[in-house]
Amino acid sequence: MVVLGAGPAGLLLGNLLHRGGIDCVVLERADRGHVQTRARAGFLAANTVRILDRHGLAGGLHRHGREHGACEFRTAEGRFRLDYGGLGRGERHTVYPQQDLVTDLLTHYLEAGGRIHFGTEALAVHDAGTTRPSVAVRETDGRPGHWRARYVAGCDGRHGAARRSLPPGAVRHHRDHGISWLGLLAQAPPSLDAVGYAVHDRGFAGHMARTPEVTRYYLQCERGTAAAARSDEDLWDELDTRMYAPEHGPLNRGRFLHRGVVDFESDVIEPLRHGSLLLAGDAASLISPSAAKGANLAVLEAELLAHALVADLAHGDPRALDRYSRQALAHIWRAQEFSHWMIRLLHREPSAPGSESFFHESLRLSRLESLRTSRTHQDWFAENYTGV
Ligand code: RFL
Repeated sequence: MVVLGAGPAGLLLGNLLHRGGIDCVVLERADRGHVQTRARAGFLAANTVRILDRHGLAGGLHRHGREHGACEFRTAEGRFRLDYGGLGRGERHTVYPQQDLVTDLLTHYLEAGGRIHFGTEALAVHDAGTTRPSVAVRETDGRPGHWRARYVAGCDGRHGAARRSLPPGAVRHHRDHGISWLGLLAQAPPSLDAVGYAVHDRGFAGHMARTPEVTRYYLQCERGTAAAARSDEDLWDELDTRMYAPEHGPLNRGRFLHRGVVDFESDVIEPLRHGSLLLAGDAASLISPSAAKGANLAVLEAELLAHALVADLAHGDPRALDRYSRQALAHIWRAQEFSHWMIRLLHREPSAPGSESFFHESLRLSRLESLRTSRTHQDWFAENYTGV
């Protein structure tokens, strides 16, 4: 079994396959240091914690993660807070940086004797329609190589080799939302004890705690904005304005450790199985970060896929593998729907002309007002916000 990519999807899959007695190797393009320091997600759903608990992989997040169950919406009219941990199914997030989760998964995998090759880039998957697919790779020293296995799991993200190797029958449902965020990682303590979502005439701004010393901020920006274009001070002023600091208090400032622009695109590959090639995580579906679903879906799919592969390879039962694509896609579309709803809640309709723009904006403010006042709407929000 060959697994492409050592992100949350590939490493959870590697752990579970190895435990299931399946001979497997993980091939990762980057070096170990890069994999363990790439800051991305931070909000883990309750189901993600349950999955990691089930397999004894949640020690780090229980020791260092923090439970989180509130968000605050700010608009020109004022602010309101939703204690979503007490709404819906009563589930909360655990805030735990993705790079720490990846480090934990990697440590468990290596300690159990799992095999991984860093600095090995998959170039293409061949013969996926047969029972002996192969992966062409570029080794650390630049030399070509190849691996052959019964199955190849494509967990190598949106730009990986698995996606490039899909047969013509694969469909990619794609949507460009026309929205971009400048993601900022600040060396500064959180400024509020809730996720902050600010809806402002100048565009969206967001606040999400990561650790007691590090906070993530987002600023909606024009497509094509260069991440380095503005000074730290200028960005803090912009964040203060959009988060209504004069009314609700200033933000805790600090140096920006990382900046990156995310263009809001979503896509779903159907189906997720192409003979001996199976997709999971961002390779299967890309989801814009507005609802913090990507890493959670990656974990959920990796567990489903691991069970199915172990059933097939260790017990000769192919039924779960036959169901994998349908089952995973049901979760993916649910997350996409909610994520899309969040996008429309948090942003102006980007290309709507004059009168239509007023129409969309009025719908958006009404949606926010309903969320502020309707317990039913709040329960629905909480269930979807924390669920995958
Ligand atoms: P990853 O994490 O991208 O890992 C893929 C791995 O594959 C390697 N790779 C290759 N290896 C070999 N050969 C090749 N040809 C290869 N091409 C790539 C890469 O080096 C990498 O190590 O995918 P995976 O495992 O599917 O996990 C997906 C998540 O990383 C992603 O969905 C989340 O980070 C999305 N996301 C969030 N998700 C959440 O659930 N909660 C959040 O709070 C959250 N916040 C975010 C996010 C994503 C963000 N960005 C950067 C898009 C915040 C941001 C800013």
